Amino acid sequence: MAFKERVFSGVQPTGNLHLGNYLGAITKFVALQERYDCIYCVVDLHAITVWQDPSELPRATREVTAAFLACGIDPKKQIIFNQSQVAEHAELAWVFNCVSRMGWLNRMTQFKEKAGKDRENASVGLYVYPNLMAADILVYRATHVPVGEDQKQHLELSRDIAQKFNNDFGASIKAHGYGEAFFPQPEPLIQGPATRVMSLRDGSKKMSKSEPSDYSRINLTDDADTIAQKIRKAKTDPEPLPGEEKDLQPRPEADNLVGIYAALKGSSKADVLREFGGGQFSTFKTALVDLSVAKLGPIGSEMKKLVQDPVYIDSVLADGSQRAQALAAETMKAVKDIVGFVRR
Ligand code: AQP
Repeated sequence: MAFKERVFSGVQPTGNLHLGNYLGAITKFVALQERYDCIYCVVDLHAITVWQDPSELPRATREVTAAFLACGIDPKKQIIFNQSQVAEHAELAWVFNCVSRMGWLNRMTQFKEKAGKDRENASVGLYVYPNLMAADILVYRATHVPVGEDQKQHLELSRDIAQKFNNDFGASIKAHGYGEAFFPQPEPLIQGPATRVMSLRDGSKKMSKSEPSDYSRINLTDDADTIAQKIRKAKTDPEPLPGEEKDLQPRPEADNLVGIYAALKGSSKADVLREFGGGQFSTFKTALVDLSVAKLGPIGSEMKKLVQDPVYIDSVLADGSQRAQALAAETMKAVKDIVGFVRR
């Protein structure tokens, strides 16, 4: 069966939106709206899989919404909303909890990293997080999912869940007139030179919201001086930049900065090395500061302006939630029939 092409993706309101979220995900969201119907979600149900201060969460939710708007997502043409306003996400996640296998979840590296050594004390929500993510995508029967490299494994699990649901309920899907498959196999869109932006302090670690050192990341709301200071202090090695991309491989910090520059410029690492190869890091870093400030400065200012108007932000979320729910409710009706639940 051919599925209507639709994009879905989400960002957690866990504070400190950073350059990795921007380059790995949000810039892709903006570009895709030219070609597809898109649904972009502030995934607050995911956020509470680790403790969130209830007095902070609304601010963080509005800040992610402001980032979507400031980066150029059109809330009239596309859907922007927060997950907890559409109960069907949690409802489908329960069905998927019963489709997904313990063995599949046990392989998820993000759970292992986030739960750390004290696994017994991690929330059950953190463990079943990938099942909820599958529900987020499939409740809209979305076909394309732009994400950073770190979400690749979860996307594969979403595909496995879709496949198993289609197989397990194959006869019922057919009997209800949905053909051979009810859910599509959502395709990850992970492209470009910055699908995994690394910490500015340690090229082996992903740039992350929860890293304690603020110098490890560039936040979208950082001012020009802070951006400049963080880039100047970013870890590098003593060698000049290489002329060829393959020579970046054993040099993770250099590779990271070149990838960031290429992604911000909309070019490739090879192009960046053609321009800066053989030169000193200090020259390259000055150019990177200028480019970062030029690209991120206006976004940060617009975000700061938008968060001053929570009434407007909340109206965007309310309108998006209503439109999202209309789509999700259709899917849930069908899922209930397929699974065999008696409904009104
Ligand atoms: N460092 C990164 N490079 C490229 N893409 C990234 N993403 C996150 N970090 C990077 C992508 O941003 C989108 C939203 O991520 P999220 O809010 O769901 O959080 P996360 O993936 O758990 O990563 P964070 O921001 O580092 O949060 P914490 O510290 O809480 O784990 C996703 O598409 C993600 O791939």
